[in-house]
Amino acid sequence: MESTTWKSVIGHAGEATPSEPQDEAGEYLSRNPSRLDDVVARVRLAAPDTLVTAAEEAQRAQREWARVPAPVRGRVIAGFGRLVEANKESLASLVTREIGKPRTEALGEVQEIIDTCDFFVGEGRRLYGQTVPSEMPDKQLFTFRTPVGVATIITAGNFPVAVPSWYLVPALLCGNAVVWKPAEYAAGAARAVAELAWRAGVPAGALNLVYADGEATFRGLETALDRGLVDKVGFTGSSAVGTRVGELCGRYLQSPTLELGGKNPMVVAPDADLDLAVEGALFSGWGTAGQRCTSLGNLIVHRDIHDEFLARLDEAVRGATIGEPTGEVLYGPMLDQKFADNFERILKDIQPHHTVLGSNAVGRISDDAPRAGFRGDHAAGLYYHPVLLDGLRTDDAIFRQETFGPIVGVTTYETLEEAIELGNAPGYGLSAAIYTTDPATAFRFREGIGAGMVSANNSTSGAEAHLPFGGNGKSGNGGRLSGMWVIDQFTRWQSLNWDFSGKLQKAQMDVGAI
Ligand code: UN1
Repeated sequence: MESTTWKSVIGHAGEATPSEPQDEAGEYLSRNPSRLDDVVARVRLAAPDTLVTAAEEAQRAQREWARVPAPVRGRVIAGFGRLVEANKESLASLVTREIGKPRTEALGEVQEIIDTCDFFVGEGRRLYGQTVPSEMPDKQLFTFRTPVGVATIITAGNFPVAVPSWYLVPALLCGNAVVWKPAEYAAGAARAVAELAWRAGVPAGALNLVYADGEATFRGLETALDRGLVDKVGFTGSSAVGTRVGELCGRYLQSPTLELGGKNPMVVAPDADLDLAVEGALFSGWGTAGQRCTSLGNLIVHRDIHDEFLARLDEAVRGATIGEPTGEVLYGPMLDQKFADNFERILKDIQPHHTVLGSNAVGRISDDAPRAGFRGDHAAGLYYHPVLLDGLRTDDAIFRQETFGPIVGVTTYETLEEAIELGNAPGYGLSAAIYTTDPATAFRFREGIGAGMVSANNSTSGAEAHLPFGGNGKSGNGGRLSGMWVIDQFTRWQSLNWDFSGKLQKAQMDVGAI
């Protein structure tokens, strides 16, 4: 199997499109969001045709890759995991530098790839089918899992290495070929992951990396779907873009795997351990600057403990360390300028009936609006004050929309039914948490809440790499990543009906004769 270097990555890049920031050479510059003058990667953005060419190449390569026995493909995945492990420190440093993720979280993210590989090495020796009894004698029925074919995977940059691996690893293990379109603001991290996969023995044609902006991606994908070059689309990103992906795939009778946004609720019951709940809210609300799809959105606090809980949370948010992600901080900068711009738009939705807690200022941390205890040079990067917003109403935009920034809204409830209704109201259904010391309350919450992932006495973020990951409603179309459940996204069932009777036996007709 051929190993591939940085040159083959550029080999798939086409012309830059005018809709993305470029320098004079027509390149996209991926910048360090904590030091904007530090350019981490320069890439040329592809024209739509490049995606089509990559899909053609993937289609050719897939036929051979699918013929490699699954346990052998598993060994390639094992090698990939080992290479990631050997490069864990440098890959984590690249993630920190390119998207501003604090060091410990970046290391955790890289670990998630290793865990994913560990899980799927074993799956290479399973990928079980079934033997099924026939309704006729001298006949045997079987089922096989067959690869889907070519998967186009479009990923966000907030988890630039772990979340892509949730798709790439099972897709490749199941015998598919992949065209991977990562977020351009995480181009360097994507390239590093792809290079490790190629070095591990994934054939160049089975994993194609293409950088492209959103519009070029849609145009290229449409042509590739129309020509029958793409059999599966996987997308992690916003609900708005996911809806467009779903509509496009639907036209070609395809069901994509969509992992979309969240407005993840956390309920704090009157019997909760409040210190634990404060810790969980701080981590999932403001950690990663609120830029996880599983980040806490709405805090739903029982009326009786509202004042006490908010006083403690306000103190914790005010005391949190923010700054350079290379240090020990709760969070660093926003991922990229467009996320900073989006967060500024969200902040405009703060209403006079809201009470702003958590900071003495709202918006960008600056000389005019400094943050006590900030670590590093706030002027060099995209740093924002944390916001804790009390007095949220159900018709507020901030209650209903994903904010993807360091802001959490608070509302109150009286009965558990009311808390569940508030949790479901925004129409997302990714992750939800409840803090309570009563198991019955936790179980009732799990039953009523529409989220794909529920935590009791733990935060909304931090799913483990082998549990089904995914959401309902505006958070996705029901597909699940991770663990054995993702196999259903990248294989299709094929049956074999084997008659060894030597005569034509007709199903549904001869049973009475037996
Ligand atoms: C995402 O933000 O797209 O559960 C994924 C978590 C992480 C994954 C988040 N393991 O928070």
